[in-house]
Amino acid sequence: MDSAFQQVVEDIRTLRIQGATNIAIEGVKAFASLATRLEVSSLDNLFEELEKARYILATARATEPALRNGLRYIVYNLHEKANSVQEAKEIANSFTQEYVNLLKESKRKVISYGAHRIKPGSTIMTHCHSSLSTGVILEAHNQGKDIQVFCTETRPLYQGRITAKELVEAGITTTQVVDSAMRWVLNRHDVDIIITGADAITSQGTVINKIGTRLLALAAKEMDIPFYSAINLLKYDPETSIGKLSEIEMRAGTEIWENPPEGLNFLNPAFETVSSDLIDGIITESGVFSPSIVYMIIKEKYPFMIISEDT
Ligand code: RUB
Repeated sequence: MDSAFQQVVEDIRTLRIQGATNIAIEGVKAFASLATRLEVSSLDNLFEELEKARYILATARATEPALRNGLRYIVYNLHEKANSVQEAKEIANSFTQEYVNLLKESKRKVISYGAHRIKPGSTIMTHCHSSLSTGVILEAHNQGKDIQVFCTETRPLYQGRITAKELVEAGITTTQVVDSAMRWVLNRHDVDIIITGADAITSQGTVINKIGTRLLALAAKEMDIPFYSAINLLKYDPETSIGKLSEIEMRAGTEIWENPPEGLNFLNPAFETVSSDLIDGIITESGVFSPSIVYMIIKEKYPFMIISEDT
């Protein structure tokens, strides 16, 4: 694979490209642009090389089905419609653009539906950085709803600072806390609603998001505060419907402590699951509904994501 492609993979691995939607957009674009540069002898040869590239991208971060679904969408359509290398190279970009448009359009709807859910004067809590949940909050602010936000710093890589910066720059009253203060905030600061993003959703309606999200959902349950997940359905993990478990990405201990004492062990899971009973609603491009019916909605809206053992 050439250096331009490898650079995008590295940027995804190191979180220079961060958040499921951005990862999916930049990943599929890098894939299509590589396709146009590959020097191959036949269509079969092109598909072999693309399979290698697909694997490299799909494993750059383990818990990112929106990227994997995009790669599936492009490869499936190339197999169906391309009759020559030249043709495949010509149409790769248009299928990529189609998928990027799906992502962008679904994000627009999530933001619009999510903003309806926020009442004027609300105090909102969020975790990590999600372009969908900050999008919802910014839209509510633009509608003049006089909101304030608490956000976590999100150790070890501080993505909460990206959230805080975006919100403060928009003029929203924003307070940052360390991750371990999340329950404290819910208990003491009259939080009305929690909105986080998500990286994946399973066939059973379990949402996967940044480590700490389940703790926030549990604290929300304890205090009866509604917990919403802003997620587009392109983040559905199709393999969960045939019994496989979504993989949770484990990252290097050096992200936690760069120069640790010798012999110290680390555990650095990037994400965790939030089961559907802890979620009041998922805010999606198809509307706001219970996570437990996600499979039915996806089956109708995105049939290309439905797989069986034979596909
Ligand atoms: C980011 C994260 C975000 C989701 C959703 O984790 O957990 O909530 O990716 O993002 P990381 P979006 O920083 O490890 O990528 O709403 O932008 O798709």
